[in-house]
This record gives sequence, structure tokens and C-alpha cells, in this order.
Amino acid sequence: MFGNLERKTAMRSKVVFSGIQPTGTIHIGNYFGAIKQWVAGQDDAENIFCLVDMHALTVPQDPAVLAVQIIDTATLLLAAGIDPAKSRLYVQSDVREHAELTWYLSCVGSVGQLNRMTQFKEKSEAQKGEVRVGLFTYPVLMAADILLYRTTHVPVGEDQKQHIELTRDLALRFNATYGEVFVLPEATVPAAGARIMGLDDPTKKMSKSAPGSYHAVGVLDAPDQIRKTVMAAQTDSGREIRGDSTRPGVTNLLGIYMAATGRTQSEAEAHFANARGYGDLKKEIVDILVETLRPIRERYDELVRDRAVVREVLQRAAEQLRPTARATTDAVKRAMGVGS
Ligand code: ATP
Ligand code: LTN
Repeated sequence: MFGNLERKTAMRSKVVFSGIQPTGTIHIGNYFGAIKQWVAGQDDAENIFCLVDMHALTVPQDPAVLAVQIIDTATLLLAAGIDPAKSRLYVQSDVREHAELTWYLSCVGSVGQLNRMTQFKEKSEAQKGEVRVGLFTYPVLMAADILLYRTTHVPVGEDQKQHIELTRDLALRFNATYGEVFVLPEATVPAAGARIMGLDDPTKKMSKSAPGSYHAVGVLDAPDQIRKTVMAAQTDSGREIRGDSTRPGVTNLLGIYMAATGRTQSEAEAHFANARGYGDLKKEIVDILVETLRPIRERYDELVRDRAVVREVLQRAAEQLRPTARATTDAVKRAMGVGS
């Protein structure tokens, strides 16, 4: 379809950026909602993937644990198929322009805009102690992440769509006030797996920070653990395997099945039309998840032996990204009339 040159031009103009917090246990929601898309799209664009350690600081963290989790999460992403030859994988705080651009954008956005963010409402209510300023301005830092690199596409789960809308709003406001500096990004959300719910409570989003050992399947869980968690998943009364709003438990399990197999809802329902009950659905999901996650776990076990290699990947990527981040921030400063 594309000639060589056109292909290169098309590739140059598509810039994919996404981020993940290096905290907690990476689960199948993160995998099917985000990471799988990142890996699959690596040949079609310029790709930038960021471990957002500054976002992690918006809630209390133990410094020693956070430092280890940054490297562990990077290792997991490499094990899942992020290829340093095709994508830049780096740590947010290693490129200081993220913080700098956040300030300029926070002088463009309004408190009212941030007050409308549903994730802030949920996370601030869950906070037992005081709510930090950074938790409130979190979406502005996220907008800076995206806008620094002239990003066109942001592959994320459903829960992040509102933040990307805000990013677009900030970019539009900035461009209208100060001149065209920013490219407007769009969210790309997968057809299946964009919002996987907790296995212990299918009315709550599966989340790294939720407590309970039966809440989520971790990407690195051993087969036995996967079996225990899936078999314990909350289901609904009845036996019919059909997804609808009156059956959140089965709907969630079918969603996981669809995300893992690429089947549509009607294909999935047809496949289970003769099943004897929810046990059959669960058993099949266990087998599929074990096989999907096995290569990631095996590769992780190899890579984790050499943290120095992972650190080098992260540092090289940050070095390669700095000039673009600097150029964008300088253009912003010029447009706003600051600096000497
Ligand atoms: P936390 O509970 O710490 O906020 P999280 O599980 O929401 O963590 P993030 O690091 O915030 O994870 O998200 C990384 C990516 O995974 C984002 O693109 C997000 O949209 C996606 N994601 C998170 N949870 C789910 C889920 N339950 N289903 C689908 N995608 C998800
Ligand atoms: N807010 C996101 C993580 C994140 C992100 C980003 C995602 C930070 N910066 C830029 C996409 C693009 C989250 O909590 N999942």
C-alpha cells in the first residue's frame, strides 16, 4: 500500500506516547488495556513509553521500594515485548522538561477544569491522610508528558480518556492564546479490555492500588495463583454465559476472554453457548491467561538477573528524548514571552 518513502513519512508523523505508574503489581487490566497495544503498534510509529515516577509521588511512597519498582516495571515492559530498538522506554524524572512544561501548562489551565476530573475525586476520597497538591495537578503533568513530544496517539485504558481530553483542551487554549506550538493528540482505546473490572468486585475497576489477593491477576503471577484468583472470581446468579449490565461478573469474565482471544462478544457467547456453567468459562480463561502470560514471566526471570542492562536502556532513551523535550519547552517559553 505504501511506497518506501511514503511509509517513512507516514511513520514520522505518527508519534505514540503512553505512560504507566511504576507502583503496585502490574495486572491484566494494564496489559490488555495498554501494554498489549504498545507492543503491537511498535512498527507503525515513533514510540515513546514512560515510567511516570513523578506521578507516583502524588500519593505516599516508600523511596526504597519506589526505586526498585521503577526498574522492575521497566523489566516487565521489556519482557512483555517493548523493543528498545523500536521504542524509547525511559523514566519521567530523567527528563526534567516534564516538570518545567507542567508549570507553563498550569498557568494555562483552570482550577475548574481540574475539579471535573473523576480520577481525582476517586483518588482523593481514597486518601486517608491529607490530599497532596500534586494529586490535584496530576493531569497537568500528564498533559506535559504527552505534549512534549508532538504526540499524535495515546494508547490507554478507558479510565484515562478524560485526561486526554483535558490535554487537548490545554493544547487548544495554549495555541489559541500564544500561537500554534502543540500538536493535538488523540486517545486510542482497545475494542476489548479497555476497562477490566476487579475479580473480587466487578463493579470496581481492576487497579494496582486496590487491596485483596483475589482482586487482580498479576502479569507475573504463577499458573497456580492465576487459577486460584480466576476460579474465585465473583459471578452472578444464573448459568447463562451472556454479557449484559445485569451480570457484571460474567460480563467482566467475557471481556477478559475477548481481550485475550481477540473474539467479539457474539463469537465469545456462541463459543460458550453449550457450557455447563460459569466454571467452564473460568477454566478456559485460566488456560488462556496461563499461556498468554507464560512467555512474559519467563523472559522477566531472565532479564531481572541483569538490572544494569535495563538501566542502560532507560538512560539511553532519556538521552535521545531530551533534545525534543528541550525544543518544545523553548518554543513554549518564546511563545509566552518568558526567559532572557
Ligand atoms: P493505580 O491503581 O495505581 O492508579 P492502575 O491500575 O490504574 O494503577 P496505571 O499505571 O494508572 O494503573 O495505568 C497504566 C495503564 O493501564 C493506563 O493506560 C490505564 O488506562 C490502563 N489500565 C489501568 N487499569 C485498567 C483496567 N482495569 N482495565 C484496562 N486498562 C487499565
Ligand atoms: N495517568 C496515567 C499514567 C500516565 C500517562 C501519561 C498515560 C501518565 N502520563 C501520558 C498516557 C500518557 C495513569 O494513571 N494510568
